[in-house]
Amino acid sequence: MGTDTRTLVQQLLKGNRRAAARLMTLAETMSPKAHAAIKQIYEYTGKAHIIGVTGPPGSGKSTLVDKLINEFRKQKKRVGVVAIDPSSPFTGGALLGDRIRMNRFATDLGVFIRSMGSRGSLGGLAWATHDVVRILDVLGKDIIIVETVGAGQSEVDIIKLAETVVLLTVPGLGDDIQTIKAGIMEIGDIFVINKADLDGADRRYVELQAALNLGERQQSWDPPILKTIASSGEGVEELVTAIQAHHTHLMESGEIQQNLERRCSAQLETIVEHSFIRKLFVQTEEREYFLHLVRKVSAREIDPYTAAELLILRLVQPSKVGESS
Ligand SMILES: Nc1nc2c(ncn2[C@@H]2O[C@H](COP(=O)(O)OP(=O)(O)OP(=O)(O)O)[C@@H](O)[C@H]2O)c(=O)[nH]1
Ligand SMILES: [Mg+2]
Repeated sequence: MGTDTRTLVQQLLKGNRRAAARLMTLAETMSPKAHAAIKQIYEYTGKAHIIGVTGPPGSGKSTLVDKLINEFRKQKKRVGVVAIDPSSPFTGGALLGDRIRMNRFATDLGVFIRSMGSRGSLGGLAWATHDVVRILDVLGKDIIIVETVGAGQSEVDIIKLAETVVLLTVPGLGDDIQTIKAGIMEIGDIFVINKADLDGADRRYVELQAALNLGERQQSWDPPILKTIASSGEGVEELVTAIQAHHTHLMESGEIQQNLERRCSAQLETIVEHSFIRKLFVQTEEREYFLHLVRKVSAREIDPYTAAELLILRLVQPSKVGESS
């Protein structure tokens, strides 16, 4: 088992795509082997520029990502893509769509595309996505693009993952204004009005600008608003320029380090949270103890805070807490 993973890691470090794909599958199933692999490769990560592309369903994210890949390839950049399928069981088609849309890069060794579904991931999609990004990083990708639906609401919190967040919106989406009000503005480094060929793009621009002026941003970066027509590729070159300008800004201002610490802190929290919760659901004895405490809380024999303390103690030091509590 150990040597198996080690072999895969060795191959990955040499740029083997097959090994990368196998490690990603392990990561998706949250196998302990994947975690063993991450421990071995972590020191080689941190080279890629991670870009999040997020926005409402159907706003043209995949179409735009396809054009972005093309643009980065012109610059001889090696590109990795992670397309995350929303948790709905009805999106099997969307997943297939992503694969077909980006199919033209199937024979380009400088491009690696991975679609990820959230079904059966035991709530661990966020975790698995981080690992897949790390694997792409070690595989030698200069640019890693993560496509995810929504922002803030989805399980994969793009801000915990990406250095540069591209927030997509489209003209004439009434609901979208709600999202803007709900504080989504804070997370965008670059705003894109896609489908600018449709009516209402100018109005959306004015709305976005007003929303941006209202918010008090802490950062020294002034987020640009761009218009694109992803289906024809119009505006994509300008978007790449903006993405690279943001990266330069992060490096020159030193914000890249602050952001890294913020993201590492969020990642560590996620891992600890999942490890605890997994134990409660996967390990029989812990599960029984959990249910035992639930009964006690419902019978008002103990309060939920005490129960939580006992639970944490039990998970950290199993020998110290017995069935008596
Ligand atoms: N008119 C117009 N249509 C576009 C544009 N960009 C994308 N589309 C179309 O919008 C539809 C949805 O595009 P996708 O790229 O699949 O959108 P998505 O945001 O990735 O969708 P999900 O991943 O399912 O949330 C497709 O039919 C695209 O051809 C654009 O700039 N203008
Ligand atoms: Mg898509």
